[in-house]
Amino acid sequence: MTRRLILDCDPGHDDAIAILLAAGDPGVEIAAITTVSGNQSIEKVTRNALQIAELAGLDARIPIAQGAHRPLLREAEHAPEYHGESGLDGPRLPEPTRALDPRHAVQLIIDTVMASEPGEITLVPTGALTNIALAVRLEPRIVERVREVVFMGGGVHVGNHGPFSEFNVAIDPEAAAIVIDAGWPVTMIGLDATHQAVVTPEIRSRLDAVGTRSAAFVGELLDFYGAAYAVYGFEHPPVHDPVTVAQVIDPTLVRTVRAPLAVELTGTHTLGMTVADLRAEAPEACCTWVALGVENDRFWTLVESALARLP
Ligand SMILES: [Ca+2]
Repeated sequence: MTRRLILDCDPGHDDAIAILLAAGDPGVEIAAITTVSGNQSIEKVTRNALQIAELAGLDARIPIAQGAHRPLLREAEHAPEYHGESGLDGPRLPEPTRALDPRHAVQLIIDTVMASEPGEITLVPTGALTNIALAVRLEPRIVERVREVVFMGGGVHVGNHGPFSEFNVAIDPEAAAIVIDAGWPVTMIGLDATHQAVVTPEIRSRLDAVGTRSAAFVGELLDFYGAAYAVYGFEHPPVHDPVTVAQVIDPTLVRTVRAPLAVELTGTHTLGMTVADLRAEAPEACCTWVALGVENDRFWTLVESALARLP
């Protein structure tokens, strides 16, 4: 059975690369794209998703729907310092020609999962987990039906929003807790892994050599994104989100361990921290995995191959 993915995202430079990787890799199919408030407002990230779909020449039958405009309990928080005012500053993008799906993203997620075979759909959230949490509450039967959830967020030993909290989890920790505790298989692609998926000058040259419009776009967006990360002391910018899609395509790229996982919801200094218990082998019933590393060179080879297959 082909792995069919719902990409739930807040594009976002690295979300854009995740979409392009999924669009160009023959091992996976995009079933739907849904958006969530995060890197920028819901209107901005939704427009960005439509523009990326246009650039990638994505089949117009693949639905794109707008989702939650803010986290479950907390005020909306965005990240213009990394992604600019548009959420995808830097490259020029084509005007969208397709219409949004009229459904709310949460309904589209539910409809897509329930209309598919059990185990057919993998959820790949690369933003706050608001939409997925709402979908679990609105239609709990999706938990049994989804093959697995592979999300970008959290970290075992490191944070970027706070000392021990990562942006996607920190801006909507309650939603993350609902998704992680739901009982379906969950793989957390956190900062321990994604900080190893970096754009070195050599990788940047390799992207230039691909020669497609999509590859040129990725190069341009990485120039903006790399400059933003340099301000925060990163020599090479890490691209977080596409590691999720890469893990689905080739699980050997990412080093994961099974471990009990929880989200801190009451910590004074650690709100939104993802707490993985690595002290001993996980119990048999444990269905959460955490990523601890990624093979950067092979990861980019996968991205390059996908970009070479796109317009
Ligand atoms: Ca994202």
